[in-house]
Amino acid sequence: MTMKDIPLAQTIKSAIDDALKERGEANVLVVGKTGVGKSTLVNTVFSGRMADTGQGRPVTQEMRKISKSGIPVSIYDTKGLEVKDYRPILEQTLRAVGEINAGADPNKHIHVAWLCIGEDSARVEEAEVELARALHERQIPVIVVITKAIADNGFKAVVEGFFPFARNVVRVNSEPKVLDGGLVIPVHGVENLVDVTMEVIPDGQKNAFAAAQRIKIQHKVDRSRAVVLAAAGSAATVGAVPIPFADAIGIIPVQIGMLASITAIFGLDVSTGFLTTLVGGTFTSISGTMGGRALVGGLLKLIPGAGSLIGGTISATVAGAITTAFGEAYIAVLKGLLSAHPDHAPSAVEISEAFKEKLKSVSPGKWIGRG
Ligand SMILES: Nc1nc2c(ncn2[C@@H]2O[C@H](COP(=O)(O)OP(=O)(O)OP(=O)(O)O)[C@@H](O)[C@H]2O)c(=O)[nH]1
Ligand SMILES: [Mg+2]
Repeated sequence: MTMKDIPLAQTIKSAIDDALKERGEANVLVVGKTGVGKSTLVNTVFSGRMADTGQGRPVTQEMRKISKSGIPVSIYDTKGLEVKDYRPILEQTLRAVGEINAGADPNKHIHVAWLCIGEDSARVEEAEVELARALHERQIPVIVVITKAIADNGFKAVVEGFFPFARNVVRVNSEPKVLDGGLVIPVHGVENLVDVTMEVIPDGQKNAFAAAQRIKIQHKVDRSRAVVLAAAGSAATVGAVPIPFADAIGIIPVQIGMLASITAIFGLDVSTGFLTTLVGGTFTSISGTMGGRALVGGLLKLIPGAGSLIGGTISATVAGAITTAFGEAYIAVLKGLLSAHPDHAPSAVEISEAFKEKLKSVSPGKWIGRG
């Protein structure tokens, strides 16, 4: 592995493929009477105002699938249960759900159902209870969402009585409501809904859901920390047999893979262009292939004090520690940019500038000299 060039384009491409595969997909069934606030809820919770995306793909007469490129959550938007003769629609809906979840690819399954009931109407329909119970029996976790939550008046307790099998009942207000007299009821409850959903969806879908939701950055941070931990482990195996640091080019694909995965979990564009710009802008200027030594040197020079390691020997501890420092700094940068501007996706150039700046403040004392 000494002195070889890293085929950077190929490393980046496989990092992206792996990151997207690991992130997976999640699918949320959103059911409720027309006008109850399904589209408003979806637009509030997920990036990209998904519910505005045209008509979606029809699945049944009353169900459509809404997807948006780059967003790893799809919505099955279903209505029609309010009609008096709801039975055919109920059966059609359940048949479609059954077929979807019989498929071989778990990423295509429906992973959770949000059953929306309006607090303003304060009515629970027989069809809603029947559908929710049937979904629960098919192992799909059901969360009952009380929408337009302005004044409870005991309704939540009533709903809990109707849906004892629901994983949770959550009151939400998805858009600010101005009451007579000017008092404003702000958006509330959506954070709770996101937390509860993160708990009940399968593990394989949590990164996708964390990526697509725009309500709670902390979920993206938490899921990314797990990626850093795994990458630090891989980097440690690179350093398991002491070799000159400059020859330890195996740690470079680990870093690039980690950046790609974290980018994906933050719900940002993980295209080749993005990652090439990020890696190029961060490590140094790059064209095509790059000398392994130059890349490793570039990486070490980013972290104050680490440059002195170039002439030394890598150890597992140091390889792991560098990776952790690098990953944590990247998470902090994305968290900072997203917190400052929740609905502005930062460009690769913005990110790499902020990343380089952040790395200057990484404390070398934390990890140098412990190898
Ligand atoms: N105050 C308040 N208004 C809401 C809320 N959710 C929806 N609305 C309003 O209710 C109306 C209907 O909302 P939609 O999100 O279009 O309802 P929907 O369930 O998607 O309706 P269909 O697509 O027809 O089935 C809109 O005028 C929204 O602005 C909410 O949580 N609070
Ligand atoms: Mg709608």
